[in-house]
Amino acid sequence: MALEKIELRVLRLPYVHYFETSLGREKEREFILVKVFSEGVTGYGEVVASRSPLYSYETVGTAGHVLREFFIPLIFKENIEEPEAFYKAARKYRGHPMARAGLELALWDLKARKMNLPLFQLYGGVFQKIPAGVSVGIQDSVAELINRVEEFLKEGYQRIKLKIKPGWDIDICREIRNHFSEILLQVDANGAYSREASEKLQDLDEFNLLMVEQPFPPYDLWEHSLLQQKMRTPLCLDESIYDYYSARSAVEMGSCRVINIKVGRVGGIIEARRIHDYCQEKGIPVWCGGMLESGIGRAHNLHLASLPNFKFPHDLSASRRYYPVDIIEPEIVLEPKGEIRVPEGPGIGVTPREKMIESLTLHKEVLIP
Ligand code: OSB
Ligand code: MG
Repeated sequence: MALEKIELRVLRLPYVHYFETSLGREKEREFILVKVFSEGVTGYGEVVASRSPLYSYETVGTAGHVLREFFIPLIFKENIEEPEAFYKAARKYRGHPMARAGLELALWDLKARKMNLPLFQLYGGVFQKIPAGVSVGIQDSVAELINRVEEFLKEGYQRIKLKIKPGWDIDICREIRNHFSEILLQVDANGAYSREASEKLQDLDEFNLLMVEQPFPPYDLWEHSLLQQKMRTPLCLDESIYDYYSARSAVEMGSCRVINIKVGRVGGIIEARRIHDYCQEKGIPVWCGGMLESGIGRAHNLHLASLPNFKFPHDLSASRRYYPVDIIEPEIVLEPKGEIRVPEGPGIGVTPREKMIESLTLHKEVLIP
């Protein structure tokens, strides 16, 4: 079968609370929602690129461009409907993983909905509930940070991830550890440090952290390997892992002992699974990162996190941690033990709220063969 049309929408959703990392502070998210249509069924995907090229070089603008000019015409020209066929055909184009992932995700949702199966069953997921963590941004004061962490722990989140940057790192970890001595704790620098900080970063070993995520810039696997040799705490790579090959290089070089998988960053489910399977074979645990997705992207993440080598609590939190109202029904909720249930309905297993999506749309275009 072939697709009848593809719809791209740019949506804007304000956060419940600003989110600050070493890259900057954001109050709302702009992203592309992808809808694919075939035989009365609609599949949904989310492109996680944001308005500005901060976390990665991709933006809402570049993703719209490559989808419109290259990936979507390729699908229509080759009569593609299956995600596997799209993955193969689109390999001739380099880069733009978030754009290609958004489209691949929509094809996965479509395929699972047509088969009347929950998505995770289609690609080998095994967990029905996944452990939830929360990523806590840089705050205006230490007191505010402590308050926020305390609230999230009360809600039941199993682990806390603190965003760090030069000047908001060692002392912050000490404060949090003094207040919460037993919790599962990790930190994420989003590449904010340079080689000169290497000695200081080793002091993070004293806080019994689960891992230290992405201390150095994305393309510097070498510096990460030098630091990992000197630290007891596992390093985890996020931005440095953009496909199977970068994952393999990082593991073989000893640049990390854990990998954060984000489906957008690596270009889709199939590439994410290649990384997952390789890591499983090498004894490297992975976990599912987040990009503050809407309920549609987060539902996809829940299915992905049900694969067997996902071994830590994830950056997967309830809808209300991110947005006043989510664009799906039912919303994603945290269960008492700090877990989130993988939706069991067909496809991603949640229903997009079309009226709300319409009201949040900044721009819409429909592409046809
Ligand atoms: O580095 O993991 C990151 C959000 C935007 C960009 C980068 C990152 C993050 C998060 C949020 O940490 C995790 C979430 O979606 O809960
Ligand atoms: Mg990260």
